[in-house]
Amino acid sequence: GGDRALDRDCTTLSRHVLQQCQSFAAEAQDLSALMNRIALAGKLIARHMSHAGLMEGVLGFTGDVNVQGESVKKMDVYANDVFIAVFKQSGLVCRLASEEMDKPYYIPENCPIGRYTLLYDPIDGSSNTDINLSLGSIFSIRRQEGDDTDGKALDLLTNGRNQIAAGYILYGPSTMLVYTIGKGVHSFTLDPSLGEFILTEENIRIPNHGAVYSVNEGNFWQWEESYREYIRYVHRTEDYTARYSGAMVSDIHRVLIQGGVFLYPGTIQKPEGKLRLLYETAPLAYVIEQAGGRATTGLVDILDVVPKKLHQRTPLIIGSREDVAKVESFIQNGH
Ligand code: P6P
Repeated sequence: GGDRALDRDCTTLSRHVLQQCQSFAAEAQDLSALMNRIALAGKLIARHMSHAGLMEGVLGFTGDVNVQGESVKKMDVYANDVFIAVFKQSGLVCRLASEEMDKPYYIPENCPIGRYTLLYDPIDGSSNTDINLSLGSIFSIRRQEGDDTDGKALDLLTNGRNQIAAGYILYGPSTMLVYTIGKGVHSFTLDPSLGEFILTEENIRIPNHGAVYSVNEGNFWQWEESYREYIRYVHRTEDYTARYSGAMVSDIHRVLIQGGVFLYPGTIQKPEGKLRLLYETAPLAYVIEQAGGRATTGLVDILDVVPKKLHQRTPLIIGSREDVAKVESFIQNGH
């Protein structure tokens, strides 16, 4: 009836987080406020993106090259600044670590009061910005242990089971926010007319098997033989079809909903692969594991990897249990 529709419209993200915590203790309030800030960042980025083709200064490159040696897109910089601006006002976060910044950004006003750290990839898949295809932001929230007075953020160099919240924002035909605080995975859709993320699906469960494998086969000859054997296998069987968008938030969201597997393997030259652990593979692994799926480097679970440095990379095989196991069977049998 009408009241159900009204109740759904009132299930905003901040309310849902409090429901999840089943408490109004300080940390529950903090998490609700933190997720609200993530939602605000998502709204600001989505709004900017929707104007990309309509105003100057949104599309294209800044002309700089970032610490990864990649040319910086204006959208990357804008989105990175949005997260800093939004969390400056939060009073909760003291430190932000991002793909776009060589060192963490410390918010002086909040430190040492802010006891949380935000780790994020402000725009993942930015090569899709100028061609109006889907993009994502990835976020991970950790407690800050100690005061990090030397600015080395060594307390961040622990495994992904220390995340207290993680998720992503998918800027697609609609803008969706998917998150977990360790009590399942839940998705919200932005209602621009309300300016609110409204609950779409609660306790999402990833299918145990799906028909999609998602990988950039252009790297085929850079992979170890075991990956090439896996690709020959999926080519032969009728069980799999290929989907790859160039933005892993979209590809992994498809895997979360429909099942299947996303891979970004290491290569012989770069065995660690391209993706970053702390703000890409670990938060995505937390979400997919919470939905009943798996995420591994091929040898160890992503959530058990202890990084030696902030921008550490890991290979990634993530998705449905059966499909991840299939990839592992090729790697572990050393085909
Ligand atoms: P390649 C985007 O830069 C990204 O980090 C992921 O979103 C995406 O899946 C991958 O890299 C694309 O990389 O090497 O396949 O072009």
